Amino acid sequence: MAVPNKVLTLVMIREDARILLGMKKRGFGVNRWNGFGGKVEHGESIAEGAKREVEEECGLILTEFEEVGRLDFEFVGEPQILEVHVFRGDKYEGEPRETEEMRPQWFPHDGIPYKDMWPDDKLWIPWLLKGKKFKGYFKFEGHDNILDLQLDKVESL
Ligand code: 6U4
Repeated sequence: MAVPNKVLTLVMIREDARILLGMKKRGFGVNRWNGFGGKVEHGESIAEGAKREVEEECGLILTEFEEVGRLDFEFVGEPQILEVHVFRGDKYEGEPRETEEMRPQWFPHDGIPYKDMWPDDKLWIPWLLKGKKFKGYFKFEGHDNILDLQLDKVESL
């Protein structure tokens, strides 16, 4: 029987010169610099889920954000596909603050810590920074090894 996808959000907050990432302190992707996001809850839209997770994880309230990517992740041996909806956050209110889940930090566009991030990030974050949209599929073995991938820029999602 087909297993439904797990629908997740991932928000990269971008300014002209810098991007906000969070060091994940627990759970999936622990000890990696991540965007903000998580599971979409029943009764909320994907965009509402994205906005809620940003506030929960770093205290910022998004006022302008756009869905710019759709990435599907398969992990060998696990039946469920992670369906990740990637957003670019363009405007927000507040100041980032550390939470139980994340330690936020700004990075310059040319100083993104890719070696301490999910290995797919270096392939699509440069496109996100340039305002492009993209779709992709990654097959992972464990959390470090990409066995197969497809990744394309698209005009619309
Ligand atoms: P909770 O319920 O908070 O314990 P947790 O296991 O911490 O869940 P969650 O909800 O934070 O996971 O969601 C995982 C986050 O990781 C989402 O924002 C999507 C993101 N993510 C998953 N695979 C990724 C990958 N390969 N590359 C990437 N982000 C990924 O950049």
